[in-house]
Amino acid sequence: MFKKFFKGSKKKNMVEKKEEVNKKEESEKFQSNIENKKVENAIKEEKVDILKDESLKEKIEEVKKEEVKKEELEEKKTEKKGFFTSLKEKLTKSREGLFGKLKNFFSGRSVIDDEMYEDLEELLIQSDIGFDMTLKIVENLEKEVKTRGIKEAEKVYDVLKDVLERFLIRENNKIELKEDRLNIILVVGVNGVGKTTTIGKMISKFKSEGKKVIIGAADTFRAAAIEQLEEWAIRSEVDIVKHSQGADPGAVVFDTLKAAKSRNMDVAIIDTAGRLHNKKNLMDELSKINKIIKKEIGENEPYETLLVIDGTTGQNGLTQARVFNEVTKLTGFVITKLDGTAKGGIIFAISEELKKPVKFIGVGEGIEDLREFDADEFINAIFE
Ligand SMILES: Nc1nc2c(ncn2[C@@H]2O[C@H](COP(=O)(O)OP(=O)(O)OP(=O)(O)O)[C@@H](O)[C@H]2O)c(=O)[nH]1
Ligand SMILES: [Mg+2]
Repeated sequence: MFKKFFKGSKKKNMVEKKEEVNKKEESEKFQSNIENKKVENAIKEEKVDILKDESLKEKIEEVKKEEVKKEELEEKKTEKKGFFTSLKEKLTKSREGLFGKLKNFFSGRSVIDDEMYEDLEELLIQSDIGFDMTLKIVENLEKEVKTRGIKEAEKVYDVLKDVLERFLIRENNKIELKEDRLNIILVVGVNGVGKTTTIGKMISKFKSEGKKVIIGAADTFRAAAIEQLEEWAIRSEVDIVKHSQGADPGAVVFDTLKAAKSRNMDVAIIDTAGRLHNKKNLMDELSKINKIIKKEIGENEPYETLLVIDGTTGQNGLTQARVFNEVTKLTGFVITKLDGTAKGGIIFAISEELKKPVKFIGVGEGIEDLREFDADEFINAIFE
């Protein structure tokens, strides 16, 4: 009983003490808040007398740091938002072109019937989707509309979005650079599709990720091609291996890989001359380049061979992809100039037919206009 009483009074004391401490803390907090506010206002209004107050020095520094943090956070948020909006903006032509047409096509219809599907086929073929791909799309769409029991034509647009999305390859879209070895990227394609520009954008990206990058100017066909690549190298401050115009591209590749190894590089990217896929000797040269790489790194060692395709060329891009894929084992595609096309359907046709991933898309001429390909982001950017 005593114990209990004693315990009870001890408890009471403790409660009182705690309340006292709480009150003190609250008052201090209140005081500190007032001081903080004073300092914040003083910084905003640049009140020299308060800012010079020695006793508030620490507080002033603290508030300033907090403000910088807040600003940085805001900047990051807007940067992120800006990046995404800009993909949408960059693809405005496609969104308003083919995909805008599709939206109007469905919203202007009252019934879902055979005629609608036939007219849709015509529209897709006109838009460079290609005959085979068009048939596949429409067939899948019809099935899906039936399965979902859709009755209004307007709603078919969303089904089409889902159908198209399924044609995109979602595996290995990203170039995963291995930490413990040299990563080689060979860039090929027909004339003027954007190979060199894509390399320029790529090196800037890898460099900003802290990678050691070297490039090989294996397009020895024109002196201007070497200079063009060199400009990108200077811009991103990366090493370049070059020979003179007319030199053997195979020798450039060989020297690039040797230099990459001895300088302990993370990535070696090789630019090649634009070649028409129907020119046998140029295609043979490409086989030779592949042999040299394999000899250097080992027959079964992986490396990237990216085919750059101009997104504005339509069906011809698909033919290029087929032929290059026979000559050299492609690991993926880069589709460029998507900012300049109202069609933009080539991505679906290439993904579906070659079953290989699109690794990057080019959406402008600037150094920042290369985007890692993200199927969802792409679909959302072209569909309203
Ligand atoms: N709008 C736009 N232009 C691009 C894009 N990528 C490349 N270009 C432009 O396309 C033109 C050709 O680019 P290059 O990089 O020289 O093409 P290439 O494949 O190296 O050409 P060759 O070496 O001659 O075969 C240049 O004017 C580039 O600025 C892109 O994504 N969008
Ligand atoms: Mg070039």
